[in-house]
Amino acid sequence: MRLSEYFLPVSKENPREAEIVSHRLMLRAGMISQMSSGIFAWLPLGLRVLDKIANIVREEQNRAGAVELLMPTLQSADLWKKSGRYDAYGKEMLRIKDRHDREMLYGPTNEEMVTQIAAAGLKSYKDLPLNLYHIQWKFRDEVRPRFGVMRGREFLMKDAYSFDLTEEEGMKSFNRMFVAYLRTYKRMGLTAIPMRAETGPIGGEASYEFIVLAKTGESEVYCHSDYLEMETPPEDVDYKADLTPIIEQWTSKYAATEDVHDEAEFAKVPDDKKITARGIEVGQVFFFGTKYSEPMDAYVQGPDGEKIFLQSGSYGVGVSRLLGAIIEACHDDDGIIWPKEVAPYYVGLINLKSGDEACDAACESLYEELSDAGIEVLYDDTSERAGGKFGRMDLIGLPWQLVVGPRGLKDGTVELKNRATGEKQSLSTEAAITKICTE
Ligand code: 5CA
Repeated sequence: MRLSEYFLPVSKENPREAEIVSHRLMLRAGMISQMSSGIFAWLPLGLRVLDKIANIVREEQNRAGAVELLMPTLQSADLWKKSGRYDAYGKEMLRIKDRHDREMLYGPTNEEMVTQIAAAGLKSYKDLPLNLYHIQWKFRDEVRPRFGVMRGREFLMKDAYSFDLTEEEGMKSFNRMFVAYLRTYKRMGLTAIPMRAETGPIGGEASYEFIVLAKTGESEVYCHSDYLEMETPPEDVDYKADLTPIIEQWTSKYAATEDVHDEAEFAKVPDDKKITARGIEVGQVFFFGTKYSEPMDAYVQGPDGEKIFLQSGSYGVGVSRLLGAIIEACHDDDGIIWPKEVAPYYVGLINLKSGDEACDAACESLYEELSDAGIEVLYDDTSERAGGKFGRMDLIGLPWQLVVGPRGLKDGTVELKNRATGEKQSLSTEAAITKICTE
């Protein structure tokens, strides 16, 4: 992408409404724009990162055997009256009436809807297990939307729902999602620790929140420091195998959010291993058995033709919140430092003297070669001053900056800067391309 043809409204000013660094940097880097309280427009650069995050989530869901569908954002109140949650959900639910005065709502979550869909399509116990997920906008009329996309009112969530015949099979589905989550966050450069948590309005017996430690996190958390060094399950993890050893490894040490914190249990953790910190909840998994299937009459026929209510769990990832969480973990004074896997572009190509024949020609050919090699390049071909170009590239945080100027070109070199380490190297154009393509 050529910057001259793009839309990247960066700003040097620190927006006054932004209390935390990720919100500030997302606004300054032209990734989002607030449309009303807790509701954002995703500008082109922000949308690219959002899509990359959603795709990692999608790949790991698919790998774990979940199947993607897409449910609507608007739901009928009747569905929620069946489960008994329509009144219970309270003011967080945005309620709307259509022209026929029918009660509708903007979905804050989809347990009821997906249970109805599954029940309508599932006939026999032989059709199980099934796990359906979608990546869709949700609306929760939060009392205090804040921290930008971190606690929005409209936000993007991946929510998966498992359906099984028995509780034992249900726990296997739960374990598959648990393992997929460990892998998902790791791929984004994050260490997310599964912590025991309250079930809240979703309900059920078992629940873990996946928490990224960060000073600006909304909740207080307590955990064993061994979690920071634990090995993430590998890409070829066998989801058909027994996953309990992995789950045990990841749940046996103390880790809890403030709501369920047990001071006496925590006291047993050796002092030098105790972590008391703040955390960002980037996902939550629940197992709730037949909580929704019974009131919604969602069942399959068992081996003897009997009616068996579906055993279910639900599994959420805060896709849009993850942008904030990643930036909280990956930035410096100059701006964002994107982990490679979610960077909006991989290389920022800076032409220090746009309009200069040699610089333009060198940039054009680098742009073409890198693009042909499948590398995503944002080419700053504008006529702004060098200082402005450097500042903007640092702010938006692409992993590599490739700087082309008249002086270097005379010696046949360009400068390659690693955004994370700050390391700069003068290289021939060929060597720079090789380095970008191989690291
Ligand atoms: N149906 C279940 C799981 S599918 C559910 O709704 N779970 S949840 O309430 O825990 O939400 C899932 C994830 O969405 C949370 O872990 C969090 O990362 C994200 N999330 C929740 N509320 C917000 C919000 N207001 N703004 C941004 N992200 C949010």
